[in-house]
Amino acid sequence: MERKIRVVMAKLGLDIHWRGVYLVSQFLKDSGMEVIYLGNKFPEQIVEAAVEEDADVIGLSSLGGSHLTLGPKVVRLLKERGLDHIKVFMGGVMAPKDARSLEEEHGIAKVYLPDTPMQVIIDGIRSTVALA
Ligand code: B12
Repeated sequence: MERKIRVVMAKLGLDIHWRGVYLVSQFLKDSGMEVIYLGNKFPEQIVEAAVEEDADVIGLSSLGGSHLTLGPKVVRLLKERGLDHIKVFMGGVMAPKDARSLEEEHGIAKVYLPDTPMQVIIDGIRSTVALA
């Protein structure tokens, strides 16, 4: 049987907003991925959980403004531990220029802003994992 894509999902830092991360988690599950939802976590805890869960993907939700500090830290910690094969995706509310900077300068595979169709997110994760 084909191995399911394993996704560890977290709300970044102390972000209180939960609707988006629940919604995306449910859609990824329905599309056949294995989703492990961590709730609110900081980068060290997220990377530790990704190792324990043998994750292919980390999904970070950020509507609280910490995307430019805590997001890149997750990627840095993965690199330090030789875990670059784990791809980091983000979503939430932020300026489009911040989203671009996260993708182009900080190693986030893709940032999805509000109103992105779910199928675009699902296809983006699938194709990135397939290439890894
Ligand atoms: C509802 C809401 C609240 C509720 C939250 C209830 C709850 N528990 O969820 C309450 C009233 C509690 C609240 C509080 C606050 N909020 Co508020 N809130 C909102 C609001 C109106 C809607 C958010 C929402 O539920 N959207 C619906 C969901 C479905 O969309 P979403 O979360 O964006 O998710 C989509 C995408 O972003 C993406 N996505 C999200 N996560 C992920 C993860 C992955 C892996 C992927 C791939 C995709 C993805 O996919 C989803 C589907 O399209 C937004 C305004 C807005 N238009 O976004 C402000 C907003 C997010 N809040 C904001 C702020 C500032 C706050 C407060 C700091 C206010 C305050 N001073 O106290 C606090 C937060 C405190 C904290 N510690 O986090 C700002 C954030 C600004 C920023 N990021 O720079 C916003 C944008 C309002 C504004 N225009 O200023 N908030």
